[in-house]
Order: sequence, then C-alpha cells, then structure tokens
Amino acid sequence: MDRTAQLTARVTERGIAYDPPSSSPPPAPSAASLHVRAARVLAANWTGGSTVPSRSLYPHQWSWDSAFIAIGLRHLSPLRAQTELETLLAAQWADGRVPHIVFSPSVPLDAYFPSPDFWRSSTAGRPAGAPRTVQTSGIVQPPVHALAAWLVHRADPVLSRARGFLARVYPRLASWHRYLLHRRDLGGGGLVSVVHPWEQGMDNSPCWDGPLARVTPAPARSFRRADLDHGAAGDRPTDLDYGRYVRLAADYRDGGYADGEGEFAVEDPSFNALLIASEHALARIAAELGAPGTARHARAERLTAALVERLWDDASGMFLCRDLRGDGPIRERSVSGLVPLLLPGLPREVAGALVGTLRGPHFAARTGLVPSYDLRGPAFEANRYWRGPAWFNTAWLVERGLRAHGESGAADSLRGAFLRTAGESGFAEYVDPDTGEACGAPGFGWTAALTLDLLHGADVARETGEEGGNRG
Ligand code: 9WN
Repeated sequence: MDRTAQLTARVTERGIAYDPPSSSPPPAPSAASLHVRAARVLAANWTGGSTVPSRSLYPHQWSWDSAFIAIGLRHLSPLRAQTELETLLAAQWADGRVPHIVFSPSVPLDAYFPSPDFWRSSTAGRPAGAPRTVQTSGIVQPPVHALAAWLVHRADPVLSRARGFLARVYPRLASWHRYLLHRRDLGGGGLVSVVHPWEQGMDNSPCWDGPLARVTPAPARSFRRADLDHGAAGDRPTDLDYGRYVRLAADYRDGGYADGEGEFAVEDPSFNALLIASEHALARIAAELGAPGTARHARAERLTAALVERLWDDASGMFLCRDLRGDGPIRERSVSGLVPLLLPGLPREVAGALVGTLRGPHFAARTGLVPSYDLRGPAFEANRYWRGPAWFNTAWLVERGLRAHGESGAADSLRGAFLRTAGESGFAEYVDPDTGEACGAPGFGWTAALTLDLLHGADVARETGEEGGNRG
C-alpha cells in the first residue's frame, strides 16, 4: 500500500472520517486528499526559514502560529518543523521574551500594520535586549513553544538528536519561561499577565472590552490599518479597538518595553494553561538531555493550583480572566476559559465541569466546533474576530483536553468536525460556529498544520508510546 492509501485506511479504521453534517451530506473529502491540500497550504506559506500564517493578511512570522505550524509540519518534514522553531527563537530578546512577530525584511513596510518602524525593536527595545540584526515586535504571544519542540522531537528523535535540536532550543525555552514567570507575575499570585490583547492571541475578545474601555485611543489619523486591505471590515476589530491597541503598544514601546507599568494587565486562563503545558514539556526535554525534570513538573503543578485558585469560577463552570487594573474577574465566557482542560493535573470536578460547559448552551455550536465566545453572550457576533467565530487552534487544544480527561467520544466528534470544516472552508482562518462559513484569510497556516496533526497525531502517539507532550 502506498503512503496515501495507508493513511486513508488508518483514518477510516480509527473512525475519524467525518460525521454526517446534515440531512443531505456533501461527499466527505478523503483523508488523503485533505492531507495533500493541507500540505500544499504549508508549502505555499513557507518562506525558506519559517511559515507565514497567511500570504495576504499576515506576511511575517508569528510566534504562536509558528508553534502550531511546527506541530503539523513535523508530519511532513521534521527538519522544517525544527527550523520553524529555531528561526523564531533566534529572534529572542536578551531578557528572554520571544517576540510575537519576527519581521521579514523583504516585505514592504505598508504590507502589515504595525510595521517594524512602529515597534523600533532595535532601538527602543535595546534596554530589554532586543536583537540588533532582526526586526521584531516588542510584545509576546502564548508560550506554546516548548510543547511544540517536544512534539517535534518525538516525531523524529533520531534526526533531532543528530542535529542537537533539543540541546539548542532548551536554554532559549528555559529563559523564555523565566521571563514570563519573573517579569510578568504582575498580580503576585504566581500567574503570568498579558499587557496587550495581541499578547493573549484572541485579540478582539469581549473579555478585553472592560479593560480596554479605560485606554484613551490613539487618534485614527496617527496610523493606517493594513488589515482592511485584505479582510472584510465586518470580520475585523473596529477602528476604536485599533486606536486602543496602538495606544497600549506605543506606551509600552516608549517605556523601553519595561514591564509592570502599563494600563492593561490581565491574567488569562489560556495563556497560563499553555505555559503550564509547556513547562511539563520542558521537564521532559530536560530529562531527555540528562537533567532531572522533577522541579519543573512540580512548578507546573503549583501553577495549576494557582490557576484554579485565582481564575476558576464555579458558577459559570469555567475559568475567567482577571483584570488586575480593574475589578478582578471579567464576567465574560470565552474559549480561553475552556483551554485549561488541556491540563491533566486539573482537579477532577473542575475537568468535569468544563466538559459540561462545552456541551451546554453557551458553547455547543452547530458545526461541532467550539465558538470563541459565548453563543448567548451579549457581545456575540458570528463573524467578527474572536467575538464568536470558531478557530482551529482552540479546537485542537480542546480536543487534546478531552482526550487527556478520558472523553474520547467527545474528542472524536470534535476531531471529525474540525477535519470536515477545515477542508470545506479551504483551511480558513476561522469560521462561523453554526454554519461553518469561511471567514478571515484563506489558506491559513495553523488550520492546515493542525489538520495534518489530527490526521496523523494519534499514530505518532502510538509509535512513541506517549499520547501527548503535556501528559504523564
Ligand atoms: C495581531 C497571526 C495572528 C494570530 C493572532 C490573531 C491575529 C494579529 C492581527 O493574527 O492577530 O497579532 O493583526 O490581528 O488574532 O492570534 O497569531 O495569525
């Protein structure tokens, strides 16, 4: 049997071919053709050292995109997956932060806003140790990287060892986590804070409406948005939101990217859960390199306890964000509050409540995917950026979480919905959670990459004797 036929057989055997979507289902694309199409997207977005999220809307390297992309790329080319992460980490600042964008010098300045001349990393970022030779933004994104590095290593340990991949990335990943744990514990309770909505990755979530209302927007004439050249205005954040994003970023830059002073400081469940998952992965990387990982596992467990203590909300059956400059818990239900299901160390009753919330009226969308925001929430909009649409990276995280807690039936359904909608939408950036209508950029990097991972992932797990980088 050739590779494509083997893949089809495996996928069908494991029952992850597609659930019938409606009364007259369109023919399901075969797993093999999905694989080929996803690989094509990743080839088209590959720049030689990394992968752009989208050739049109996001023509540079993004931090958490690259981590998710590496997780999928490992099934096509473990070497390219390693390179993806190494390129990103080469732009790390001396204080340990991994910037949220690494700019490509060959892309014109007006192709994306804010561009390198806004961030001025190599001058304004010097006090914080920004590199001289590459231009980056000065904020960060969720720390998915150690988890990605571990999964990439496990896909081809022989190549990884031959190239000294883990030995090279480990010190950078350790310093990245140190930066977050030491410079970003702005609430003093052990959890990390984000200082800009772009840092958390769900830029336009209704969770930020309260904290952002206190920020005086930068005047609209002081900047030009490039996103509207490519995306529909109704799918994107408003000009008022952009004015506030720009004000926060400019203030941070003008303070030399020093932490602790900003107007926006939020403890976010998804960001912290990803740090915990990555801390467990770092422990495994340390052990693979011959150092004990016990202290890191213990730290990850302490962080899990802090996450539950500070952000769990029994009444809503999920985690909430905490506004450190305002009134504490932000009473909005967002997918961020479900992502901690990823953590196997959650108390049993917390995990059970999260599964119940996923199945309940606030998050059970007709596509079978997970909406980014409460279907019944006052700010819900089916098409607007992180205010309702379903995204594929969060679906992937929740799918792993369901598996980590033994909910394999629910995980299989979510995987089926993911693969069906990703294929039908042309690997869209995000989709309407009820209709599956494609929104945002087509041919989106992490949608294609995580499609590959769901097609192949469990087989890798079987081969390596491990079900996931954050487990066991
Ligand atoms: C700002 C690249 C990024 C993702 C984010 C997503 C969006 C940027 C933007 O695109 O953010 O970083 O211009 O809107 O919200 O999660 O990493 O894909």
